[in-house]
Amino acid sequence: MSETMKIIFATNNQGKYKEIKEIMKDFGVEILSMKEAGIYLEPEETGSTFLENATIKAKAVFAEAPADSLVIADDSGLLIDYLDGEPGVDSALYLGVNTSYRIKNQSLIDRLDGVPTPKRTARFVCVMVAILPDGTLLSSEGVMEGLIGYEERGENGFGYDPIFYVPDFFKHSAELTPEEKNEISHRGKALRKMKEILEKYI
Ligand code: ITT
Repeated sequence: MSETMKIIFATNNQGKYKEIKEIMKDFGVEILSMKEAGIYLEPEETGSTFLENATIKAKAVFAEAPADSLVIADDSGLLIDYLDGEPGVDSALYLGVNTSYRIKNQSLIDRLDGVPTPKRTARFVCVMVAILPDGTLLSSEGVMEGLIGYEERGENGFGYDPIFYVPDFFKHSAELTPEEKNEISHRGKALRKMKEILEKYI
């Protein structure tokens, strides 16, 4: 990718943006948050899939961005098999957007009370949508498989990381270092795939 290319990342979630910046630090491009680009928007996520919602966010920011900008948005969430995929696309809205993750996480643990380990399977999914300066839309996806733990553990990450157990590391996601998480996470995988796709275009 060109060293002068500027990318605006369409998110209001600081935890997400911190990870994105870290993952992209070796990409050789300048990345701006919406705030750094002077764009203040909270697009309503009315879609029923990650792809639809990522597209809504990317398009809303693209409409406000300078003409030569490349915009990327991520829509992501936690899918728990025992709860038929909940909280899923509505992960940020689960129990209300202003409810603390301590409460959201405890609620999910309580709903899995008595469920044995093999049935606690879950995954984080991330869909990235990029819009090139000429309006071309591109997308990529990343998944991180794991299990819902029996208690919250760890202080790193954000959101549902404290209850998400990552078998390969014998740790909860919030116990992983930022480098470990970015290496294996849904977001890291989706963004590295997006980089490969973008390299064919720019
Ligand atoms: P933006 O739309 O502004 O990007 P958001 O938090 O609303 O911020 P999403 O609609 O994509 O973003 O919702 C993602 C939610 O899924 C997020 O708020 C967390 O609850 C959860 N989530 C996604 N990735 C996660 C991760 O890596 N670790 C923990 N929780 C995650």
